[in-house]
Amino acid sequence: MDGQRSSIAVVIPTYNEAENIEPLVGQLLALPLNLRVIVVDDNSPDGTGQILDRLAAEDGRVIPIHRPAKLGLGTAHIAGFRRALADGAECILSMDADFSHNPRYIPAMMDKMRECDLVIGSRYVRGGGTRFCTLPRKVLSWGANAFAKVMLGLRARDCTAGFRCYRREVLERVALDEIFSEGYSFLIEMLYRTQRLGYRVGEVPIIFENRRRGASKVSKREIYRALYTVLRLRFRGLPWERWAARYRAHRTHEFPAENAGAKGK
Ligand SMILES: Nc1nc2c(ncn2[C@@H]2O[C@H](COP(=O)(O)OP(=O)(O)O)[C@@H](O)[C@H]2O)c(=O)[nH]1
Ligand SMILES: [Mg+2]
Repeated sequence: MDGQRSSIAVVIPTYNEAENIEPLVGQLLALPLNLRVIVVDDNSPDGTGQILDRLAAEDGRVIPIHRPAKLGLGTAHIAGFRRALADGAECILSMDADFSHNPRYIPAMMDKMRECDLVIGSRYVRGGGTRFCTLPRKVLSWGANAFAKVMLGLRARDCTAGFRCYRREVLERVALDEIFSEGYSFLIEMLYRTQRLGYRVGEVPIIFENRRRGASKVSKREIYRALYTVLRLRFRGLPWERWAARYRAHRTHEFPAENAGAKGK
């Protein structure tokens, strides 16, 4: 894929990134690529949304999406992906707003897209690594990766990385409305679905630098939800979900007219 000519949309979810978003957008727009930047902001209390509106007024390649409240990393990605697809982008990149994912790696990721359908900016391939990460953060990342790999058979080295480039067709084929992860586990679920569809997944080494400005939004709740997502994907519906589905099917069978009416609502 010719990175210089193909149309690229960079999707960035933001929540309280007022200190980062302007310099990041500036660096992205300065790359010698045909790209636009879609930023999905969840009504950040620190005014990230207002900065975005100003940037959009200054440069038409900046597209803000404003959502009313903090609705999660996964749904923010999906909102950005839909906009990128509607705008006709051929490659859709996703990245954090906090400079952990440095824009300087994007050209190498685009080169790798010549032979892949999904490229991951990876900490865990030769040449990759992390800087300024605390021990708990490293342990969390290693643990989450190992667990997702063992349970789901994921072949990529860095399965939880948010720095990715998807070929348009991948996002068209992965049924975005069927994704059930709202938060961080979205990244694992997307990779799992992409691999299962048989797409080629590649990795490019990056040095992941822990954020210097602003705070991480990963919470304990997100960690539990990620565990749940992996289990749910692994067992394709946990027992109680299967019981609920069976119950629903039974009811539909018992009261077909009533349920047919309810369906259209
Ligand atoms: N729109 C939106 N963005 C979010 C949400 N949670 C996190 N983000 C953004 O997603 C990216 C990743 O979050 P971050 O806190 O850096 O996670 P970490 O790098 O794993 O610590 C950052 O750009 C955040 O601002 C959310 O609920 N909604
Ligand atoms: Mg981050």
